[in-house]
Amino acid sequence: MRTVRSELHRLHFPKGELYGGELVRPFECPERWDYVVEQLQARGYNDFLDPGPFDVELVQRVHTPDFLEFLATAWDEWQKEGMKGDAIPTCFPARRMHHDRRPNHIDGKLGYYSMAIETAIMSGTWRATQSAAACATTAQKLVSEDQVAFALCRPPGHHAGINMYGGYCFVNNAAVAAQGFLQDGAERVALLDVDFHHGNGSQDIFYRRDDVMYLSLHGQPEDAFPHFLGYQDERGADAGEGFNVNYPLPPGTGFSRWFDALQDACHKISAYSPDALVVSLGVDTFEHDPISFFKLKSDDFTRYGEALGRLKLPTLFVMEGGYAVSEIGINTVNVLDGFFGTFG
Ligand code: Q9C
Ligand code: ZN
Repeated sequence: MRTVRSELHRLHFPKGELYGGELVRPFECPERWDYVVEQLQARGYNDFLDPGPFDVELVQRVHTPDFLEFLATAWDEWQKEGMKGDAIPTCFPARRMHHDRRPNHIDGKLGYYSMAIETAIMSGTWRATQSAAACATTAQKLVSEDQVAFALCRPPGHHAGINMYGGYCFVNNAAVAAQGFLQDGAERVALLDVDFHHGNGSQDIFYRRDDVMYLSLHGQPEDAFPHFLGYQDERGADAGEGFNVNYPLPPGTGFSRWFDALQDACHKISAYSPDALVVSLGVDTFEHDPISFFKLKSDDFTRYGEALGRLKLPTLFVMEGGYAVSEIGINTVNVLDGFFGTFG
């Protein structure tokens, strides 16, 4: 298995995240990437590759051009206003305000395009974001040769919607990969999201489509970020009706309950008979994750990797969350080891 990763992720390291009423060092930090690389190497996954170019045309099939233009220029606009810190939104179109008229001022644009304020934009954010999306695309293309590949994306992507960023995400790497499979001839793609958080962005992008089935296991919105999407009764719309599957789970959920949901998701994936599987691989389901509330142990990641391997589908793993930084590599590579244990 080859891993596509880019050192350019290091260009994104905002100083602060507003958390608990304080600006703290962001949970989504560059060392996360280093710990994953270290574990890959320690367990013999030594085949690393740099990504090819950022494919604008492909990315525009999942995000709007105006949103991508905003991401590319937000930092410059922020600086022109003489702002000293990173770009953070402070003002939103709440209920009965205009959410469809985009302001000109950067303060207005930040609120218009964001879903949360923990995600700061800095000088290198756009270049890092482009490198992560390029990792997803390059790894997606490897799947046709090798059956399996890993896109070690940073920043992550699954909270980024059609024209919305937040939750540490700017461009939806997994959605770009799913779209890439379709462009390359796949008829159906399953996107399975095992990150602790609901992938509201992935759901948004594919909600009215039947060519990508989105399935997510996550902390229930009553208790967990992103709070405003991810209920079980969100089943898709129009052509996409029945092709969006949510498994919201309560605080304290341990492996046995989580795995029941995963097995149900695996049955639905098999019945859909996709040409490829994209796994949004967040390991923030871990018992010691600092911002999440599931109770998976490190060995449980191996167990569920085995279940994913039994699907016997061409599979792309795309890195999402995981904030117990020193264990992120162990848990991530446990999934891969489990996968290859049954995939062959
Ligand atoms: N009090 C990903 O895992 N903050 N994003 C939650 C909880 C945002 C997570 C605040 C968490 C975003 C890719
Ligand atoms: Zn997450």
